[in-house]
Amino acid sequence: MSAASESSVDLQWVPTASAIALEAGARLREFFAQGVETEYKGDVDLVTVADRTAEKLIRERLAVAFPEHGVYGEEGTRERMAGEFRWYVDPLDGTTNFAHGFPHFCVSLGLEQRPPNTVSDRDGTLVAAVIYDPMRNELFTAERGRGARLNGKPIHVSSIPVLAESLIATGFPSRKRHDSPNVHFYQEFTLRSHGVRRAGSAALDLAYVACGRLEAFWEFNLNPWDTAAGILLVEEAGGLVTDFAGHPFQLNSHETLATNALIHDELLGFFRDLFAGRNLSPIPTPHEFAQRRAERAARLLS
Ligand code: 2AM
Ligand code: CA
Repeated sequence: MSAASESSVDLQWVPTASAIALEAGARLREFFAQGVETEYKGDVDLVTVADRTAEKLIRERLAVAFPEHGVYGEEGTRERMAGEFRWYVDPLDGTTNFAHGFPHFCVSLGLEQRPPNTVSDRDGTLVAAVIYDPMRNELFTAERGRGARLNGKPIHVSSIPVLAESLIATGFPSRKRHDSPNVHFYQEFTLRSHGVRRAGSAALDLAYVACGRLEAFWEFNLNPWDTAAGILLVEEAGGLVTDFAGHPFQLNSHETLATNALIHDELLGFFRDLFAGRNLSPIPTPHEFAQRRAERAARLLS
């Protein structure tokens, strides 16, 4: 089934949001096809034009389809924030990939329902999710209580029960990387899992947990537009999302741990250990490695 033939006509928000994401994704694909040579030539770089154009398109389409709904976008849109419904919009998640011609990025639309008495810094309920990868024509969708789908077919998290057999993913911010401890977690999880990927789009990483391509994803300091849609996809696909201490995930909690549910406790245990400085796996420093290498070379010569 193609992405465009999303069959969930009985769903409330997904069909319209899917059409919007497909249109925005098609625009991103056109910008991407123009190539990276043009990227830094003008006053405004291609990436900025692409993500601003996509956000404007999404903002305009949402305003027509759901005139009461708020929109909270990565490129600065803040409209109707007092409304009961709010779309978190990432028009181009995976910006660094896009800028380098690396074909892995997406459009992410997540809908939150915030009943009138919701305290401003508390989450409402995520009720709809659409993530569209325009390079693979993959459309991930979910509505609360209705399951998650990929191109219209139901998806489920994987059934792998242990970290040692798991393929997991993480990401690093494009700025302020020196403030993040994540490279230590990256090291430990690389040693303890089947592999760690850092593909550069948090929204797609979450979608991949939802459809069982990855057993888990964690990242520090994501924003609500990166996570809103992916969180609902993972939950509706049978997975679990918390912060690194196992508390319920909040859009502003700055800690995202999403798993197939089966390896969640094991990962939480590792987070506890790593934050406490326990059980680090020893590996040689580059200097120690160089010394051993020099010793080996000297032995061969003697
Ligand atoms: P972006 O591509 O829309 O910028 C990388 O693993 C993920 O982190 C991407 O989803 C990316 O979104 C996001 N990201 C990049 N830079 C970031 C930053 N400085 N702070 C928070 N998230 C960031
Ligand atoms: Ca993003």
